[in-house]
Amino acid sequence: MAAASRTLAALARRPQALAPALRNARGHAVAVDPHPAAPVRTATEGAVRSDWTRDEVQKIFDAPLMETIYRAASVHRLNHDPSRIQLCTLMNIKTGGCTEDCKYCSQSSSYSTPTKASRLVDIEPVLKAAREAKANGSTRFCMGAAWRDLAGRKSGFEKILTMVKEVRAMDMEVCTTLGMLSPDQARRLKEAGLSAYNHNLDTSREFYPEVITTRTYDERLTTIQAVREAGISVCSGGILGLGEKDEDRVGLIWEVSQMDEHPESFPVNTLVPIPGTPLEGNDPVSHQTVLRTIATARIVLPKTIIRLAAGRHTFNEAEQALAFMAGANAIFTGENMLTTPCSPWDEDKAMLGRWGLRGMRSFEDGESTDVPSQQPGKQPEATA
Ligand code: SAM
Ligand code: DTB
Ligand code: SF4
Repeated sequence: MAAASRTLAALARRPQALAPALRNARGHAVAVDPHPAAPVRTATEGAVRSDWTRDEVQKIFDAPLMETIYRAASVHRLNHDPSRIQLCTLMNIKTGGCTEDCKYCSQSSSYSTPTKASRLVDIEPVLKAAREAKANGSTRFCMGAAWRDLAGRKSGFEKILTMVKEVRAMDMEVCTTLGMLSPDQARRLKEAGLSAYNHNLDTSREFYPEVITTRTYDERLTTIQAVREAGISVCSGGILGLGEKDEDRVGLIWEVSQMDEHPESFPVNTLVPIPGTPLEGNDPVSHQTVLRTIATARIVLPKTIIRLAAGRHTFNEAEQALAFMAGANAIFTGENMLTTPCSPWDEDKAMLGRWGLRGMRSFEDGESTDVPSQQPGKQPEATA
């Protein structure tokens, strides 16, 4: 028996020894996929279901990554035009001083971070920013305020209602994220023309208390319910890199899958470590984990817009393209996120052009809007 065959025969008698000995064609040791389960397809592939079991979602998450991405890309094509990406621009309208203790956040007053608190901005700068976003191809404008809720903010809320009305009049989708809402506040935002409200569950129910102690998971769900009942689209997703396990990533996706109506939008944020916060030293989450999360969300939430959110500026172009292949179909683009960097419009336009991707029109998943300065057939070379 040749030496190589003898080695293989010996390994076959000791299968546990096989994995560490795996080598690629150049003789380098290769990582073994810790998610070896076979993919499981369902007869209702691509249809919206609210009866997913957590085990089913876990099996999708645990399947070999390329299989999950292929499956997600197929589901994506059953429900969306895969060449369209929604472009959304964010503006922080009230920075810092927040009484919540979210361990990842630069705006929590519980931690000493580089972010300085400021008052609610005036209406005109917001409208200027929205016009600029629209001119750059964004079809959704999202305003964020670092508040637990709107209690005692009567005049601030009136100002925000005007902002919503005016941005909506620009024919853009308008989104806000202002903390907890009562049913009446949600109704007034709807009357002003609000399209969507962002209120993330962030992680699984079990892991949530490790990250935030000043409010409960059920309080999050109550606001989401108020938003839905007011007829506003729900934007609710999560954040990776908090120290959570795969089970928590699955738990988050499973939780939103149980809703009678799935969220219209599911942001996937990756932790941007903020000096001074308890999570400042966390290890970055792997790109494969980001892809697994996006692909699983795409399969389980087939009609939802999956938004590649915070931390995107740390991904190179090929990593972002794989995320689009796995089913992500929205990005935040522009000068800033809330307190962290964003990929600028020009870079994003060039990147999307190189991959044959185009922006969506407002309110129309599947209709395109030509991204300004994009030249089909004559794209700049990738730099990343
Ligand atoms: N204050 C509002 C609230 O909590 O609903 C909205 C703003 S908050 C900044 C929106 C989301 O941004 C959070 O739920 C979290 O998922 C994400 N986020 C906040 N800080 C982040 C960070 N440092 N890195 C990545 N994502 C972050
Ligand atoms: C969401 O899930 N991500 C956006 C948006 N919704 C409001 C906010 C990300 C913020 C990232 C941290 C920062 O810039 O402070
Ligand atoms: Fe406040 Fe939102 Fe930051 Fe939490 S994530 S501290 S609620 S601004």
